[in-house]
Amino acid sequence: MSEEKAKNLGEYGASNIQVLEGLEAVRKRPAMYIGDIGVRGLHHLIWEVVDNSIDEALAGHCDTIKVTVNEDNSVTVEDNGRGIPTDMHAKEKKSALEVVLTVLHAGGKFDKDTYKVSGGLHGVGVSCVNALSEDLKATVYRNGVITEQEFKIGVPQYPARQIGETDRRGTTIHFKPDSSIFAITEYKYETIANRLREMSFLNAGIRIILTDLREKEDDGTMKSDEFYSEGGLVEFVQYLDVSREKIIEVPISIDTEKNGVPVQVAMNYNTSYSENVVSYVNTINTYEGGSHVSGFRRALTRTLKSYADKSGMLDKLKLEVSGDDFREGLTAVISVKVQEPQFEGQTKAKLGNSEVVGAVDSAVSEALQSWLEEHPREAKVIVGKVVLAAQARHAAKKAREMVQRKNILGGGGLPGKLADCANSDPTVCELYLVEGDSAGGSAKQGRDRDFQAILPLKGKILNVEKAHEHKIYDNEEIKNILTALGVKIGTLNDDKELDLTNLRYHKIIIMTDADIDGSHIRTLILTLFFRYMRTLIEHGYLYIALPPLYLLKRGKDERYCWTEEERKVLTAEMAKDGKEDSVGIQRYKGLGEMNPEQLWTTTMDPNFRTIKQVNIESAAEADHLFSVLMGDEVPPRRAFIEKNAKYAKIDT
Ligand code: 0RA
Repeated sequence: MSEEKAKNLGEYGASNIQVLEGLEAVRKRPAMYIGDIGVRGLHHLIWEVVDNSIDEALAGHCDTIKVTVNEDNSVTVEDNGRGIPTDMHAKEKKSALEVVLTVLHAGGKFDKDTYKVSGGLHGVGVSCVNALSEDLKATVYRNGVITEQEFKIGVPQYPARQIGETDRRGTTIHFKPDSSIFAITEYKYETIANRLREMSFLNAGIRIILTDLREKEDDGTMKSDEFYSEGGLVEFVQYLDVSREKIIEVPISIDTEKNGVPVQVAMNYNTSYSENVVSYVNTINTYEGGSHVSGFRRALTRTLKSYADKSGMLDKLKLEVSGDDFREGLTAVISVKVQEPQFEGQTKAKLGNSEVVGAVDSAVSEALQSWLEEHPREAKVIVGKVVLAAQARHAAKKAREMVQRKNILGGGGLPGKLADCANSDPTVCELYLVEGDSAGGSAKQGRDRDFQAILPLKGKILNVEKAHEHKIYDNEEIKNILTALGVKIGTLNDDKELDLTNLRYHKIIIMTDADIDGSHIRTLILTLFFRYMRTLIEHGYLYIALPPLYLLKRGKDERYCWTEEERKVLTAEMAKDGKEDSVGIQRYKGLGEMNPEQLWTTTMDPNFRTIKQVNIESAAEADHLFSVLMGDEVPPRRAFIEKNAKYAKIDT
């Protein structure tokens, strides 16, 4: 341990060198414990602390968890559980509380009865959070007394001490992430809200309240949301499908255990054409699927097929029914608990444990079979939908073959609207998908034609949410995107990974206007990629261009701003003499207002531009947003727009 660190210890901490060396390991290699030291790792600290309270709730001792983001970006997590034990450990000569907070993986060892599974990066214990916090304070309300202890970078500042009496029970953990470890220390409300909402669906009956003390609502109250789900996964499916038109009133619900694997599934069918299966292992989202999803699909196909065969509804159908047909318009949430999960895949978001396939398969086939027998009317509606899907898939295949034949006959050339780049090395090439012909024209003039290609898109591209696959092959804009990319048509919406052998660009950059229409078009394009070319997002090839919002001018001094904050700061800076009204402001509503040079400098020059990489989480969120904004059902859309009206306004 370095001298400098030793100074930090204080007298109390110095007597625990061994423990501190454990926490030192966490500080040396934080990414090994929490994934990374970026925004994800920062938020991971909250998930870790909340997980402890959730465990206490799942053990039946707590029903409310409050999460508060404080003004200084510290976080307080409060629960009404039994409280972390505070009694003295005879051997270790310190309190159980201190052991839990300073010994790696000590969290569960006092309570062997509760069923706990540690998932992937989760479950590393609150001691990791402690090690990575410049300040952490634990307050325990237990057996009538209040006990507290404070730490700095994991080092106790004094032994746990009693500070008063109380009627309440519970644990409060307040921590401030260490700014010398985390590159970014600002918490994102939406990220926290999305995760807590998900947690409330995955753990029915727990109330989770989120409050942000950094931000006030328009009416002066603090920004806050309460997440509570009585119905769990069934409500999760209803949430995902809020604006889709269901074909069955109540989702099918499965809650069972097979070979020691707890399996929960909720599913429903809607009139859309896409499949939306969301899966979790130990409450961690497995974006890339894996063995639990395979087991589910296998059971679904086999059970529905055998039911449909028996019903005779497939007799008239001259076509073969495929697995895809059973999943058209399906929305499902799968949640399993696995003792020792193996995570694989590009982003470690795919479950590898092969024993889980069989467990989920038999759980789902048994439950689904009895559901079908008990609901003959609904079963018939589902089989009818499958038959339609098989017919439409056939039509799609024909359309696809037509397009491919045309491509071959017509030389299979690139789209006429594409201004391609000279370089042919995909790893350095970029494709800009640009809203509108006029901005497309500026981009063509402004670009570096060696490695930047431009494809202008006319108006709104097809809404893939509401169109069946074969419609996609009729749509000029989508055809152009696919041909320009070099992605082989025919592997869309398939189990197989998209074939990237002929992919022509490793950066695909969506560039739209900074207004409502622009964000609409961006969402349409995001949805196309999310639904049909997810592999490209998983590889990190998809980006969003960020054009500036303002140009400030005073004499020859010209500056661009990307945020409102920046505008304020720069205006003041440019008006050193205090005459802010002498600074001219141009608000960019559309890309077309910039000339080619401006577009190059601000948005396309790799040395100056900012582009935002699209990740699967944000794409999934966009997909949900999208179904809310553009689905068939009006009421949720109105509610959504009203709730977010003020954000929409900023956008215009
Ligand atoms: C171990 C034993 C007991 C409670 C907890 C851990 C506990 C930990 C956390 C972390 C956040 N909130 C928590 N609440 C409880 C209690 C054992 C007993 O009382 O018998």
